Amino acid sequence: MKIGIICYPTFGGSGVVATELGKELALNGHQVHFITYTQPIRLDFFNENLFYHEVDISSYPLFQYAPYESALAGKMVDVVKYEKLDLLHVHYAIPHATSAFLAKQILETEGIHIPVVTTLHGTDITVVGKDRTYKPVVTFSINKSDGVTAVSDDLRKDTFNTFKITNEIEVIPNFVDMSRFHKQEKDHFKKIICPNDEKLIVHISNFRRVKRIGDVITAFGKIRESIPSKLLLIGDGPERVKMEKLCRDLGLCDDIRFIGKLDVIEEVLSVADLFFMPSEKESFGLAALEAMACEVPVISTNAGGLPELNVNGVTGFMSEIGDVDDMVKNALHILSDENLATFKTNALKRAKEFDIKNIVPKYEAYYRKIIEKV
Ligand code: GMT
Repeated sequence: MKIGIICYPTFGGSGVVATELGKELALNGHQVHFITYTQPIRLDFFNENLFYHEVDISSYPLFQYAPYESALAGKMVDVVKYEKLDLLHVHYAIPHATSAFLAKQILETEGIHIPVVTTLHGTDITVVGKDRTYKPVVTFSINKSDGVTAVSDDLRKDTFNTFKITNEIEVIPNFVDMSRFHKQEKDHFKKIICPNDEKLIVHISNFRRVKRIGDVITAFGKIRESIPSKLLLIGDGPERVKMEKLCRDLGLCDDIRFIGKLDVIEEVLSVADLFFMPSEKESFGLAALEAMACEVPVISTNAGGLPELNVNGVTGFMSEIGDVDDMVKNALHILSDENLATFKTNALKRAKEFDIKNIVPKYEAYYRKIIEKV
């Protein structure tokens, strides 16, 4: 198949999933055309089946805000026509599904039929989509897609509960590339971060409020009272400065490091003992899956789709949102010498169920179904 993939190309789960999907499809022999405003961050290898088309957003003095949706639709029209694509797969409803609908309509006037598949990732439904300005646009764009997928059953249900949806929604979960995300020998790295053999706790996110990083820091302060440990906070975003202040206020700076955005997260995860994801909303929790693939158990909330990934008492534990004391109790249980190895083994076993090799064929089958239908 010849597939166009549209996504947010910078850091963020939806862009990561879209890029990894495109890479795997290319390895499986499909021709994949990324249509984005900059090179996707994980589009880091060369394959004869991979193409990248940049959306140029021309500026004009009249535009206070450049019309990205129109530029994207125009680029989609161009690529579909000249590369003879079979299908457009847009990731994140806003504005990608909307631009795809416009592109589809324009192409129809030239007798070209292009099926559009929209994948809902989370905040496009649970945060942005619920904003009353965007809600009618999100509803319309989902209903006008030829196929719709959601990354968890919870997100699917939330979409039906929030919008007047007339379309079917298929659940295809996030996945992990086990050839990249697996435990590697990085003992020298562990020695640098944890010179006295402390336990290593890791959190990775885009540092937005919904991630509740304050809970990670507060819980860490209490865990550290019982077990010598260090905390690595990876990523960057609007909450970072506030979180640095919280570390200072709690006197934890000696044991917490903010290391900003990092590409080789699998190297850090290889030496981690516990991953924290205390999110208020989380449609799937890709970062937790990547941690599990590196044999790292997870302390999470039971928000959104997290119960579909983290098996309570087996691969880690789940707590109510904001229940820091419960998280601390569970973390101490996992980190104890008698339990840690079992939780690590279980985390890896569970992650294997989401191996990219098992999940990408679901997308391929779904594309075929939609192409035949349209
Ligand atoms: O986690 C984020 O805030 C980034 C966001 C995105 O859209 O880039 O991630 C969402 O999509 C990921 C991939 O499908 C999911 O694994 C994340 O759980 C989801 N984030 C939220 O629902 C908050």
